[in-house]
Amino acid sequence: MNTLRLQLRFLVPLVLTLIAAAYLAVPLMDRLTLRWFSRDLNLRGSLVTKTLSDSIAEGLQEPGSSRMQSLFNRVVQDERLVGIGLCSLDGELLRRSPGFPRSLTCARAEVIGQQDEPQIRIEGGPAHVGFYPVTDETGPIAQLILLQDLSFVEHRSQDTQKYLIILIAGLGGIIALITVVVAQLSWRGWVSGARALLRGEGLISPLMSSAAPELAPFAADLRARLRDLEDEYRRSLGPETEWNPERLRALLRTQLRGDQLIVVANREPYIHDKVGDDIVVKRPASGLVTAVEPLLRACSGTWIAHGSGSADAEVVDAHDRVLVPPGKHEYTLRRLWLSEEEEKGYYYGFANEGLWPLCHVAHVRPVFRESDWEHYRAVNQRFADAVVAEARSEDPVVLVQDYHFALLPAMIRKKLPRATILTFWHIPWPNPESFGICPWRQEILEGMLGSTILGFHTRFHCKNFIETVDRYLEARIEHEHSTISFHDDSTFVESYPISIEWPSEQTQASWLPVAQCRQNVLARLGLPPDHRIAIGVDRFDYTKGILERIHAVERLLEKHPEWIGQLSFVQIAAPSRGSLEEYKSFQERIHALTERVNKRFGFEGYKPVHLLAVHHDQASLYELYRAADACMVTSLHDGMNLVCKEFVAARDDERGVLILSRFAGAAREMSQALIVNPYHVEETADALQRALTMPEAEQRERMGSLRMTVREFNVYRWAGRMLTDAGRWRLRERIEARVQRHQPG
Ligand code: GDG
Repeated sequence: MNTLRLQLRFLVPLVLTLIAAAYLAVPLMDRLTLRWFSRDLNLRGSLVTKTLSDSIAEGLQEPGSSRMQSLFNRVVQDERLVGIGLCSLDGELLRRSPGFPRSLTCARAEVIGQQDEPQIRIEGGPAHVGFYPVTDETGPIAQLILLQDLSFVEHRSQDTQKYLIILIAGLGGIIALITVVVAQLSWRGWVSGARALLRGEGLISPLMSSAAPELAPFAADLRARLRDLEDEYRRSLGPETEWNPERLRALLRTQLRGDQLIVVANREPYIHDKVGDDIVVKRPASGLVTAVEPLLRACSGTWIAHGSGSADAEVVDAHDRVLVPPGKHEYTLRRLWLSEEEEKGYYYGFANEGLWPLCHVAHVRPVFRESDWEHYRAVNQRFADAVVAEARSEDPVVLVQDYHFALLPAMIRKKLPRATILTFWHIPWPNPESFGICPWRQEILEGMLGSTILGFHTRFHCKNFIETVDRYLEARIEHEHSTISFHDDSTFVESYPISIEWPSEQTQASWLPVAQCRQNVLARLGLPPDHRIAIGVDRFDYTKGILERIHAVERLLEKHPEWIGQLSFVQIAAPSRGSLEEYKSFQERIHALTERVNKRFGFEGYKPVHLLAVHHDQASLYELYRAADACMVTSLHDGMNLVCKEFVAARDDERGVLILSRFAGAAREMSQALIVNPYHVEETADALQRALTMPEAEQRERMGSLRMTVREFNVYRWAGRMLTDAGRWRLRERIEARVQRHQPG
């Protein structure tokens, strides 16, 4: 239909143009034929005059005779000759035949006879006017006017016009037919061509056909090249369908139909603390908070957490709720109060002295106490009750965060069987042997299998978990679909690498220029303007490889003494779990090591290591990231690690080098960093040397590529992928429920 319309649009003007051309051409042709015929008629007229000359000469001799008149009468019987007039040499009309117009004088006939188109209109139609001298042996004796019929020219012109129009109509028809056929053929060609392209065949497919097998390698090459080009093009455009808050919101509106979102995490995103008479709001140093907070801001919902701030209770309403972020009120924070005992047993005890070292395998012995376990179970139950209390429907989407809540999924499932429970384990999962030392391994696994979806950062952690279940539970495992069926429920185990929120343009615009950040940081540390800095930013935790990092700095200064006085290593170590013995002694060791290295290589006005063991606000962290020549992330074991991603996001100047532990989940995505084994001090020191001497172009290339990765694989993608899987799961459940309702019996 479309093609027909297209063709008509083309044909109608074409035909109209042809007809107009015909109408313009016909008068032109008439004039042309008239000229040709005038020449013939003139010749004929001269001939007739010559033939009549003698008779006319004789007639003139006898003026009273009627011979001349009868001669004229006879001559005009010729069907072409319609009138004859005889003029004297001085222009008097002497004789005229019947049909010769009275109005035509000799003088006028002479004038007309000399024109290009010598014609007049008489009674029977147009007539050609010829003016010829009549001569005898003495010379001209009179003038003869011959009027010859021209109506045949008109008849012929009409005929010509008719035939021309028929011809043009025929031509138009033929052109139209050809156009239609060609258009149809080429349209079909386009359509099938486009279909072939969509199928991925396109222009290359003929080369791949069996008709030309010898061209197959060439076609494969061509295809690979095209893929490269497409890839390059995509890269140049940036991430194709970038995950952002809007896309996440759209996903919640469509696939999750605006269902309620509840996050459960031990750590709250905003802590209200009392400082003197004032209440100040603090953001905790936590990778989990960094990742999950943007998700809730994008989707509203409720975050249930332990209210740990000294002024937390003062700002909540009667239901222990407060709207956050302060001043923006984008979602609800529901606080739960824990007694000192509960916190000690559940949080410090079982979670951080038991599960944390158990899962990190960082050569710190896990401690499992019966009383801690009891508290852990009780607190998990309290959080489960809070989820039920906050749920506005029987099937909310609940996001359970981390190792503090291994028992929570099954507890929620018991009260809200139709809830979709997404559990994300932010830390690594060890191999079955290591996990096997936990006395409550079975209860923990059963608790986690209450989840609909269970997420880890990497495939490797998923594999470890599935193997652990296989070892310690009677569960059915479908490796192909990565699902575990236990009792009547099944759990989908998948990897969802976590990330950060890519800084918005507004945020980036608020950053000071890199040179300014450098100047500020150096000035604050009392260092000269050309001083080089490497940095580390962590919670003060033994898994982060802070000790190994300082050893590497020490080794660098031994191997390359030219750096002494030129380079300082700045370590931010945000206070964390400081009440635990293991942490206390670890932090003391770091302080002691720092002191020793500073004593060994430092001098008046120069410290090789700056240990800043205090909480920093986010703005000063980003200032430090932007000021650094190198960032060291040397975790001994880390689920993901977000510091390396923040460092990359902060470097819009595409400078600075990232040194990254191969034992951090992030190393799987960020291969353009300098990857190190942090246990190998020599290797880490060499990487630091390489980072500090890396040419600008290489820094730019590595940083550019890292930035592209982090920007695309952002935290919205992490949440989006999980929620998409949840949406699919819910749809399947609903369909199954409907089918069951309609089954007989
Ligand atoms: C777990 C997993 C996983 C640090 N000092 C300060 C501060 N920070 C912020 C950083 C960063 C976060 O804390 C630390 O991120 P990590 O990824 O290293 O996290 P963990 O706390 O160990 O978290 C980890 C993470 O969960 C997410 O799944 O990546 O593998 O162990 O954002 O910037 N923030 C503030 N002041 C500080 O002094 N405000």
